[in-house]
Amino acid sequence: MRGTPRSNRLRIALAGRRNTGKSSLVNALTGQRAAIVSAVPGTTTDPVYRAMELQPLGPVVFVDTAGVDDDGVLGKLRTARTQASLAGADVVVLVVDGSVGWGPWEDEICRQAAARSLALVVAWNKADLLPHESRLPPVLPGDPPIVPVSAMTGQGVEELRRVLIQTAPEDWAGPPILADLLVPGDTVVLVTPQDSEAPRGRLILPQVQTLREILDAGAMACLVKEDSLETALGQLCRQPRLVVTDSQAFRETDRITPKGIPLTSFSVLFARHRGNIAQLVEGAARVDHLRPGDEILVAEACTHHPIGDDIGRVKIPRLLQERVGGDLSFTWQVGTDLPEDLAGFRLVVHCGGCMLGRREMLARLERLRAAGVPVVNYGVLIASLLGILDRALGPIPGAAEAWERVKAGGRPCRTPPA
Ligand SMILES: Nc1nc2c(ncn2[C@@H]2O[C@H](COP(=O)(O)OP(=O)(O)OP(=O)(O)O)[C@@H](O)[C@H]2O)c(=O)[nH]1
Ligand SMILES: [Mg+2]
Repeated sequence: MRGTPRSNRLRIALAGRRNTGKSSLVNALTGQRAAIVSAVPGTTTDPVYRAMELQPLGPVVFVDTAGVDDDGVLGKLRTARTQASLAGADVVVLVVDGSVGWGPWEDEICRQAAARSLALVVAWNKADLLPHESRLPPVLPGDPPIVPVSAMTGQGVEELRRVLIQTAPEDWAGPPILADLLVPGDTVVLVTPQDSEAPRGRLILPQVQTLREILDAGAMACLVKEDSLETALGQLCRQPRLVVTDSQAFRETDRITPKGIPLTSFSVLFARHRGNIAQLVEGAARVDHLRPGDEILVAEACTHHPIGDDIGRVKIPRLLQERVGGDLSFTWQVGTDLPEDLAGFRLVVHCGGCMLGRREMLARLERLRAAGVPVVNYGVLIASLLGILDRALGPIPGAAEAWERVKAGGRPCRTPPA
């Protein structure tokens, strides 16, 4: 419980050809002997995550990947995973075997990093094998920092850590959840139904993170179940700055909360914090273009056992079908991969993405945009289906304007609002 979840860590992916020393370098950087290292090319198959504190950056996670030059049917599957890891990384370390040198694979990783505006560092590994004069490569495309290292002797590893700290983008964590909406002394009411879907004995991650931001902003939190909301609002002697509800209690919370009090949901807040709220709002507008029989993908990043009236399996399909006036064809995708072929889907309904890193979520959204598939998240969709999206977006700077533009027939901005 003391560990920072992976989704909240700066993500540093190590990529390169097979046998260049990626796993050895992860071990050297983290001071652990956890990753399997061997002279056999193709030792690492799936992405492997290693968490550590890298001060002054704070919590980071290294992602050790399979070699980009892996071949055969399984190799293709592995490289697809590697590509997804790269797309979701905040920083990419391109590990080159200095005794082999630079080649087209390295060019390709550089090109991809540039196309995705990813921070890139080149680790020129196996420096212990190299004659002194051949230690540094020629100037590389995009002019990334190049650090000669030896994962085996430890030479250059400290310098690599220093360069990583320098290279990490400052805005990697994205906009706050709600801290910028508060001033010290404010009260925020949080509505968190503890139904059969809630985990036993604890709160879920977005609720905990929101509580922490409220405390950091010098504000106060009043945490209630939906059946105590009315009492809580009556007992507060000053109007709360904001009410934040779990999307599942949106209808009731909207009814109970006086119109003068701003109201939104955790999922709508996370649409800005972890994603591109303008794109998700654009997706909400596509709901009115759906017809019975259309294919809908419900994408859930975390694996949980669906029970009862599960939001993704039951509640959202029911609400959507009521709106469309007929049956829709649903596909459920659980985990960190989206289906390879997205072309048939008329809409993707995504979870709040609290278990995904911000870059990971943005990479998924970019893939959907490139495939021309509209996407919305649970909270934005539920608010829109209940006819309260105007209210739910109201507290979030820029979001209501994006929604107005979409309703007026325009397209919102491409980049996530800062
Ligand atoms: N001399 C020397 N050998 C190294 C160094 N780094 C890694 N090696 C060796 O290179 C081989 C491959 O190392 P790994 O760390 O497994 O390489 P990898 O890139 O993770 O390989 P795959 O998982 O197969 O893609 C092993 O035999 C390591 O001992 C280094 O700095 N110097
Ligand atoms: Mg490896």
